[in-house]
Amino acid sequence: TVGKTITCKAAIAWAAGEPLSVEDVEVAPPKAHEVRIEIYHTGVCHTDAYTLSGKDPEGAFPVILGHEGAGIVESVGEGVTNVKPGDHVVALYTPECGECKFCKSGKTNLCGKIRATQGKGVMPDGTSRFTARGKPILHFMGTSTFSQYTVVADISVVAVTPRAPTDRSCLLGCGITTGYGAATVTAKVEEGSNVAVFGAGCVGLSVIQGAVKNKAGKIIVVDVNDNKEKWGKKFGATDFVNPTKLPQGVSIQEKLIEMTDGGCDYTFDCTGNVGVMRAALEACHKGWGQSIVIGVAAAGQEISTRPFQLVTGRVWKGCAFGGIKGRSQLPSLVEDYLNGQLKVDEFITHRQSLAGINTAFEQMKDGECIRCVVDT
Ligand code: NAD
Ligand code: AHE
Ligand code: ZN
Ligand code: ZN
Repeated sequence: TVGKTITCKAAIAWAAGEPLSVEDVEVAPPKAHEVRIEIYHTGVCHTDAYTLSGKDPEGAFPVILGHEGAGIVESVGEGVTNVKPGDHVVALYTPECGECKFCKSGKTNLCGKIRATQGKGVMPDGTSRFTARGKPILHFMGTSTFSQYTVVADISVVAVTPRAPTDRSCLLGCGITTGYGAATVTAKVEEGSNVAVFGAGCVGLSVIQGAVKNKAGKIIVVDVNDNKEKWGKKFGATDFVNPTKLPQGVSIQEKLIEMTDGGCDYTFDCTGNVGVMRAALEACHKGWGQSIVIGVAAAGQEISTRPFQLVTGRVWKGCAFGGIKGRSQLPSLVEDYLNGQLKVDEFITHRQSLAGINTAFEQMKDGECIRCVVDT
């Protein structure tokens, strides 16, 4: 197949708000500094549903969604040195070139090298490698993992140990790494500090896992779904609050301030709800509390609070992919999983075949679904 177009199955989003259509797609061979991957497994993340809904200002159609995928390198284009055919890999929607201003800053994991073309749904040369029904199909987040084969930039892929099954390593491509990194790399939660996690989906539960690793004090889960109490506790949370069940006149920020003797040291939004983001900031301790925005909000949504909240020392920040640099740091997270130091299996509640991918999207709305892994 090297150098030839491959025809395989992919789930195509022809238009916003419509179910995905699993059908034949032609995947062109990788050009220079590109890698063609046979995707074995992909998770379905809330962000895929967000873009499919039409609320993502960068959303463009027709497109092959998916950004939480793992598989094996099928072939590489000219000049590719970081992976070779047969390597087990995880696709990276946050690439790492190591050369751009961002990569060299030492201050961020956001790489600028291909962000513009990635946001437009094309490869760095401005074209697509996917064709279906004779029409070009766009790429998504530089990864497009809802396909049996995909093509990515070489800086958007990392080789990991083949000892890790791809149905587990795929989840390190987004949800688990995002929450875990937000707690350990972005916030750098300290021993004994009090933490509140708003939203206990895959991302929020992963924040808990990172807070536990860093020996946080109280880890309070805030979720509108009571089922999330047992999920939070399974990952090491110490407390649970359902904000819809507080006594009248008591806000969630007041409740958290009372529970933590003045406010949390770190709070995390893992919901994408801008009202929740405000509560998370205002639940922080005066003078030093930090709130980390992880959730992705729809076009037009904005955050607000009284500036006094910041004047009095609370800090608002955010991160993508947890602040983790994929090519430098993901292989060791995979090793941590294999060594029993990072929970991954526990997140997998549902499984689907590629043909069942629309069911996976349905299941994501169910409070009992943490992650559905799709066997492509
Ligand atoms: P999810 O849907 O599995 O989890 C969200 C949780 O939030 C659910 O348990 C839900 O009950 C809870 N929730 C909803 N409204 C709430 C409210 N008002 N108060 C408290 N809890 C509430 O989603 P997920 O896959 O864990 O993703 C979470 C968010 O993070 C999404 O917005 C997603 O797009 C975003 N995300 C961002 C990054 C990043 O790099 N920044 C990466 C992955 C996901
Ligand atoms: N296109 C959206 C932005 C969505 C967004 O913020 N995506 C995160 C990853 S979410 C993974 O589940 C991200 O990587 N952000 C940094 C970046 O460069 O996109 C919008 O609202 O415009
Ligand atoms: Zn994601
Ligand atoms: Zn870079």
